[in-house]
Amino acid sequence: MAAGPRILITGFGPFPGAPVNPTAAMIEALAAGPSNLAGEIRTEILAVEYDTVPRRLKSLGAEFAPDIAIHFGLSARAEGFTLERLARNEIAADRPDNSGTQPPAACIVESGDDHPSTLPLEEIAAALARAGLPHSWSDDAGGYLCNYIFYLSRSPYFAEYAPPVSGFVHVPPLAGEGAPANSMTLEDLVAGAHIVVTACAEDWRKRQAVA
Ligand code: PCA
Repeated sequence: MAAGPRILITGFGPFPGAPVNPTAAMIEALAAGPSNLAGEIRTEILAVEYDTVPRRLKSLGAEFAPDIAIHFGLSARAEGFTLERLARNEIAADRPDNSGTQPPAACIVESGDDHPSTLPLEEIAAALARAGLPHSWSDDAGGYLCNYIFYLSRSPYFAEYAPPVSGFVHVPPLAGEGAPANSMTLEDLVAGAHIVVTACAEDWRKRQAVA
């Protein structure tokens, strides 16, 4: 059997309007949990900053060279695990990042195309459904840091960080007092993230076996 893939899993810290980012606790729990995740796992919680994200991705590319990168972030409007299909070549944020920087609306890469996710989204959706966890689909990850990391991850222009398989998944806010109807418990978020990672690793192994 082929050796397990190297899998990078990222989440984000807080940002203006979101003092608690559930992806941080979700990824910490995933990293601390039973190590039955297939493959070599590296987890990273990134600052929500336009400057930091590309720098960290470059070092992670050099140090870890992931076969698969799964990027998670919070969306207040997410209905379950929101499977982002398309990384769009745009920054169109309505708010500054966590360091106060707000770039003007612009392309990320001059004349660059949009790029589809290369995560096995259908397999992920099916596995979440089997576990009774909600998911939805999106072609717009927003004009903020989540779309930014997704685009950097997929764009061939950012060669220092070029995971062959990567994509983005938004999750809803954490359940608790006063939380919106779409919120999810940390337990379900961790269970779902585990399923996403496992589906990606299984798909990778299948492809290796055929290659
Ligand atoms: N969500 C924001 C950025 C960080 C995060 O978790 C977004 O949707 O762009």
